[in-house]
Amino acid sequence: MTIQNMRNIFLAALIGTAGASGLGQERSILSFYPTADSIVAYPSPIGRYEIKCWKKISSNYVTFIGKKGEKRVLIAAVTTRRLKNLRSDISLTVQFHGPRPYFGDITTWGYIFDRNGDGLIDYMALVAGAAAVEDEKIPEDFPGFQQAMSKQQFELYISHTRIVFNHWADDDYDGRIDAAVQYDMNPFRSWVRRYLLIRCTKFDDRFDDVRAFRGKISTATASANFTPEEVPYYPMGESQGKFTTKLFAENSNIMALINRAARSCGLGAANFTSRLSLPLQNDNPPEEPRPLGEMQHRQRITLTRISSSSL
Ligand SMILES: [Ca+2]
Ligand SMILES: [Ca+2]
Repeated sequence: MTIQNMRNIFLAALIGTAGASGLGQERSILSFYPTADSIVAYPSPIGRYEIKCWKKISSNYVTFIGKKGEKRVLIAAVTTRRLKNLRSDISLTVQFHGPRPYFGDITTWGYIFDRNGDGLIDYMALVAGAAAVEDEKIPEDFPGFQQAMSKQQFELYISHTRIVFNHWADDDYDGRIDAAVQYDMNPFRSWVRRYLLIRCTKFDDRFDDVRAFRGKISTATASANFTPEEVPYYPMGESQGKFTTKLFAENSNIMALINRAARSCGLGAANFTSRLSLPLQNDNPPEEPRPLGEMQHRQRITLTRISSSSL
């Protein structure tokens, strides 16, 4: 064996190890969420995008959108009419019509990913609505529903308002959604209070890993109530609702529709964003739920005192 051969084998072994550990880290929604979240939070202006392909499947139009000059498709929209003018149909960032947040006429669209590079979409960040999102700086006594805001409070509200996405993942790549990140509204005011990570880690349609977080998913703690069948949460503009696996099934249908349209558009692995085509984000959380920390425990008690139904 020559020195050159030995060097090549050594290099191949090194690359193999790095590849394997990379795949291990990037397996679930937990590790991909930070990447998808940063893509949806900092979009390029809509003028840089164009329609790459569209297909009509029964009564729905599926439209694929990507940046001009690139073969990659990043966004898919599912609509009952054909999209013609991206600028007026879709707004990637929130706008204001008076005090009301607005993001275009089309509300069923989102970012699509093929994490494992097999040519099938397995992760979607779909638009859920537009709302202000709380962070640690929002005081607990911020005005609630029907209460007037001061000019300063209104500015805070505007600066925290964005398009809110729910993330849907097919973590065992069988074509069915089994994990999500779902927003959860504050029951006292029209703000997103936190996000819920909801998973069926055994892929059996039973929730067994539910955690709540603000900001980074790596800070998610087991501070949300749930049963294997349902996770209570607050939807936008409604009283308390239930997250059930029906939502997984509905979004699996959207994913199947997108994959069917992609196939008939001739789109494949080379056209989608996979984990290998993206730089790794350093926000990998533990795969197992963390025990409830002292801080969260105290916070939970305080919140429970405010409203026993809010957690
Ligand atoms: Ca895939
Ligand atoms: Ca699945």
